[in-house]
Amino acid sequence: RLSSDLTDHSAKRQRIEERTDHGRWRMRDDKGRQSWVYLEDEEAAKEWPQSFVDKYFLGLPVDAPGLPKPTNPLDAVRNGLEFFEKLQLPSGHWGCEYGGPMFLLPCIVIAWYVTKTPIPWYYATEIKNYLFARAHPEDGGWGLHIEGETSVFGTSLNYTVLRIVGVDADHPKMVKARATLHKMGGATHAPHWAKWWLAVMGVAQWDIVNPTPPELWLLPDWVPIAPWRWWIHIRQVFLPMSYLWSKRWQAEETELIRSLRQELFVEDWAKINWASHRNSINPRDNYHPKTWVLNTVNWCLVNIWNPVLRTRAIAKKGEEWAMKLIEMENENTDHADLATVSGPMNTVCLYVRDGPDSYAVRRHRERAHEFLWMKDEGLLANGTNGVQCWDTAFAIQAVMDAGLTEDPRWRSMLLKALEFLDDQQIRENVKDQDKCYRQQRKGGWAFSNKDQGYAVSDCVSEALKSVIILQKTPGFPTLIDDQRIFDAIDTLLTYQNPSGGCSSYEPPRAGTWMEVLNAAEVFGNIMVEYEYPECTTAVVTALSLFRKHWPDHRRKEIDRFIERAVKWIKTAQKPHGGWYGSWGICFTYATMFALESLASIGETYKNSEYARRGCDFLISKQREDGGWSEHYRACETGEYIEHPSGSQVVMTAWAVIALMKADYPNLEHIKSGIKLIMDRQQSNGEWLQEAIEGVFNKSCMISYPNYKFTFTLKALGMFARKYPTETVV
Ligand code: LAN
Repeated sequence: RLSSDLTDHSAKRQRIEERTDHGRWRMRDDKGRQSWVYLEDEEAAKEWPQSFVDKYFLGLPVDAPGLPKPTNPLDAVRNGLEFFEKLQLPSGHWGCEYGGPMFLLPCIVIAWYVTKTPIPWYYATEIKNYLFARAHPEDGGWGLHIEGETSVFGTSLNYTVLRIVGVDADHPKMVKARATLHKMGGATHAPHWAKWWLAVMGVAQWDIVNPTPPELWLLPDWVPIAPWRWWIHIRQVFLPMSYLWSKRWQAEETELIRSLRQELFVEDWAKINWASHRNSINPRDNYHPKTWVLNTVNWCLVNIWNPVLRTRAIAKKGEEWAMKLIEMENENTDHADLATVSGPMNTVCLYVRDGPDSYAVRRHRERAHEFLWMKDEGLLANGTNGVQCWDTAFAIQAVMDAGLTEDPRWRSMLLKALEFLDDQQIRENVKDQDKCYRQQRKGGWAFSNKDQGYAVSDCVSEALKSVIILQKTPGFPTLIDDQRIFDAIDTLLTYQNPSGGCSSYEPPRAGTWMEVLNAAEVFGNIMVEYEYPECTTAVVTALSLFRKHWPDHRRKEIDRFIERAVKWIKTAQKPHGGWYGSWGICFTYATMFALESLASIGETYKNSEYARRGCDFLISKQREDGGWSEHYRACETGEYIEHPSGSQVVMTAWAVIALMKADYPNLEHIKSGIKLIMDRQQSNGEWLQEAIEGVFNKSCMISYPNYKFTFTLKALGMFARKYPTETVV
């Protein structure tokens, strides 16, 4: 019998209950900083009643009465907006769960554990509930993401989380998960990131972790593999990883850690040959097997560099520079950090260097709450500190596409949204931008909020479009003056690559050959920036709109930018006519953007071979019921794959938007898609959650719950405006 359920360092039991009172959770929106608060005190709960938004996300009954049944798409938009308006948060933005990946909660909870950060019982309880709700119904394990197959990555880490939050090893669900983990080879067969976390905990030994030497940061900038050239996410993760790897730091040993050493492995812990398992990996986790180049590099690091050449002085210099870069990241983001992996890792580094009560550690602890999301199933971790600017921009555009921006009914909602984007614009570049290798960002918008402050090409574009649209609508104030709009344009213009396409956070700083050094195993396309039809289109449409209103500002550069960008879009078309999507699933998503790019320069079905092939591709995938439905596996395999559960409302919206952009001549196809979207609308105006919508790094899916509102509304609104005399019902 596996003994311990002692989980905290003072050997007290972590308090954990069956459930919390869902009536006591509240979402706090502090100007776009979101966190979920649990009101233990009854009086406090009375004074701060639950809002519609709280109840909606918690799955509690909401007051959203049935509306008259729409007889045309525009009425369906109105009904949809009636509901969606209720989800707008006090600061003017829309938020939602941004879960999906199953390795994020472990980053936060393990960081809490090793830094001895107390976990309130209501968090512990709801983390347990979420993980139990999301365990695979057959084998009891967890995958890379909520819809994925069970993997060692998901199972070893989430099992660990459950033990940390106080679940007994004898719990039937734990027994089942453990058996599944052992069948897959146990934690010795986990991918690199899991091995790293388990080594930090002291559950595994450092020899099992492939090397991540911080001295790589000392390479001169001209060196082709220098880390500053890597994709922002991987270099921000590599920083803390390299620091703790170099220190071979391990948490204080506890009963729980001793017990996990017995639970997570197949072999007798004391006899495990750690070094021999550096490259052991379960086939299901091995989406991107390490290349022979990386294996050779690792071999040299392990056998020559580390034992023979690596002096303490070099190691120390590397560690210090890595920490300096982490400090700069903390300063630039007020300790929120880029995303949910690097943030918790940085917390541990600061704890190790500066101690438990340092300001940096305390501030990290405070900000970690902004990455958590409470819902009916329990408490989960979001992929970023929210989706604020991104979803708000799409919400505004949906109203615009329906031609309703001047309708006084939506004025206050839109004004609040505009005020939010005004407040969230990034006004300055980061301090010492070049020293910390950051991209120009002044005038831009982040995906989430300005605290995080990483401008992304398409986030800047979508927000800018929304601002221009509203500010040019009679009756709306000019909150963002011309100079600030020009700042955004100046930043956008830095995003084009020599090929003409645009990437996400920065133009690529190295070639895609860098992927040979991808050590993460579980993800593809992670090492450098790539060009994306999605991002490229967003920039093209933003520049086109800007050009209409400010025809003289940097005109030549803008014209040239657009021309080259659309040319690149054409080169990215696949032989079957579709475009591969990197941030939404999958061909349906990117084809929508690509056809919009083509339409922006007047290329549509009737005059463009590219647009025609794009439309024909989409039409060939339309289902009997008029909808579209692509499975996430398409992202992994690069082939269009049908979703077994039938048409999906979000994908159907993407496809009909694409066809409308391209002026597809056979209206029947578009109408049947529109009809499906209308039929799925509930009587109170909402749409229900269906399969997962988003993706990153080819293999990991991520939820965009607001897409079921923003894209459906956009599709219906566009139809109503484009074909005002057509009927669908
Ligand atoms: C995101 C979220 C938004 C997304 C879009 C704006 C939709 C896209 O068009 C550009 C890329 C971007 C900004 C993006 C990049 C990768 C992110 C940050 C994520 C998918 C959210 C989570 C993911 C991040 C990498 C998760 C942590 C995992 C690692 C592999 C470090």
